[in-house]
Amino acid sequence: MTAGLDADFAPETLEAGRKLFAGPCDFFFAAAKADGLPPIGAPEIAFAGRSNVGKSSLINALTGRLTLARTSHTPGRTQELIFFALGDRLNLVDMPGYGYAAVGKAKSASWVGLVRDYLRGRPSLMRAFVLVDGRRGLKDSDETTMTALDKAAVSYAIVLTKRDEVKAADQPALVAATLEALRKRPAAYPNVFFTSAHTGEGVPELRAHVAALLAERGM
Ligand SMILES: Nc1nc2c(ncn2[C@@H]2O[C@H](COP(=O)(O)OP(=O)(O)OP(=O)(O)O)[C@@H](O)[C@H]2O)c(=O)[nH]1
Ligand SMILES: [Mg+2]
Repeated sequence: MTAGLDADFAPETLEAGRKLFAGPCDFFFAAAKADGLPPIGAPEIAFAGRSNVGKSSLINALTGRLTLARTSHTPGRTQELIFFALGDRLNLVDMPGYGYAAVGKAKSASWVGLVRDYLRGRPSLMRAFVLVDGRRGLKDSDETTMTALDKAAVSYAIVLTKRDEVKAADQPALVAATLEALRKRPAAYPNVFFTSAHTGEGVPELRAHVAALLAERGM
């Protein structure tokens, strides 16, 4: 097992995670502007990260629904904040990606504004997940996002994605380098997750982590 990966969950917690994400999950809101969000309701988890890292794919893997969130080979697929409700227990928020020049500067800037405003100002946001392509590691734009989250005191965790594309022998160094970058960040969760939306690796652990967060809040 790779040190620093959050892999050590009790069977009950893994089961709670499985159950949490096995229930019905439905799209309920799309927001193009930070002043047009749905009313505060269930706790939320949000998925941020560069374009094409696999945010929408991870939501599909977590919920076991292959076509819930729209995915694409072309960066810039998700263009609004997309809200999904997991029963009445949890909302999942899919976000537009950042960091791809091809999207166009004006559009990209407005998405960054939308994501930033949401992340900074949403009282029901329980945890942000910052997704990082496991083939590439942390980029400057991820550091910018983490700095904004640290400043706003929004707790976040890093999820390395596309684990199926990263050789097993290269994984420990990637995890270690990512942990090192998190060490001095006050709002960062001190372990990382490493998932594949294609093989499902790391997905039960991430579900368990979210179930544990809800349980901590008595929800
Ligand atoms: N090999 C591999 N490819 C993946 C994985 N997750 C996503 N992808 C691929 O990466 C591409 C982008 O996936 P999306 O889920 O649309 O990425 P996104 O982060 O939502 O992208 P934007 O909405 O454009 O910001 C697609 O071609 C996916 O099939 C994974 O775990 N492994
Ligand atoms: Mg997307």
